[in-house]
Amino acid sequence: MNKAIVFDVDGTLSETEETHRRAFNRAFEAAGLAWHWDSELYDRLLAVTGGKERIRYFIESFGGQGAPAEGLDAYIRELHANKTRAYTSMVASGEVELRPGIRALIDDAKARGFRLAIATTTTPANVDALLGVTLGGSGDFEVICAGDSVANKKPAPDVYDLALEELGLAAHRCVAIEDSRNGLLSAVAAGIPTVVTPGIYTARHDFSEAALVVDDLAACDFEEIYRLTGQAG
Ligand code: XBP
Ligand code: MG
Repeated sequence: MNKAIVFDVDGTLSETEETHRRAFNRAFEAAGLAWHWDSELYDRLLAVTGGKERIRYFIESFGGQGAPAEGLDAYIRELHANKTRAYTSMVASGEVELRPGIRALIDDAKARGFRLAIATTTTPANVDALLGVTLGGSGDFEVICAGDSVANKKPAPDVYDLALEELGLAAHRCVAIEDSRNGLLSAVAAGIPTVVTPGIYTARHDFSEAALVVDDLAACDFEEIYRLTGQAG
């Protein structure tokens, strides 16, 4: 069967954003910066996808005293690399787990012959760490598109367009699973019918463009998801 389910990562496969937030704060502290992103501020900063882009957004829109005037790109890259090291070690220590229903959906979809892919804004090392700890590796996913593999991050369609290209599938042969409005807009802009499973940071987002909103994937009839593929239109 030539159909695929394309999964987002953060907030979808797993509720990882609190771990990301704490990893950012660890990197800031290690750099001697007096920056601390609490949950309320992080909720606002999540409007911008991509950790490097989010740090720049914080500096430009929320003050960010202590960042150098010269060489800011390189500074942000190094700060973010340290954050990624902190995040991947927190994930490797077992801090995060798959959201309820995700493992069952992966196993059931595979059993029915669906191809599986990932389209995420997060850094590839973060995906490897999460899949390694929760699924024993990335073997379930034929295609993994992540982070800087595309020029424009979500809500731009680039990462989903890349996943479709690497799968060699038309958008209507697929269904995307997302948690946020940025992710929904990205998948829909790529023409992919999208199921949203709202998470802790995205429960109040506008999901008008979603083909289906599932509050509890563990209680969902997966057929409602599968039947969204192959509906040309
Ligand atoms: C979520 C993001 C990422 C993470 C942080 O990605 O926008 O930026 O918040 O990870 P998605 P990085 O929902 O598309 O999985 O710091 O590695 O960007
Ligand atoms: Mg997400």
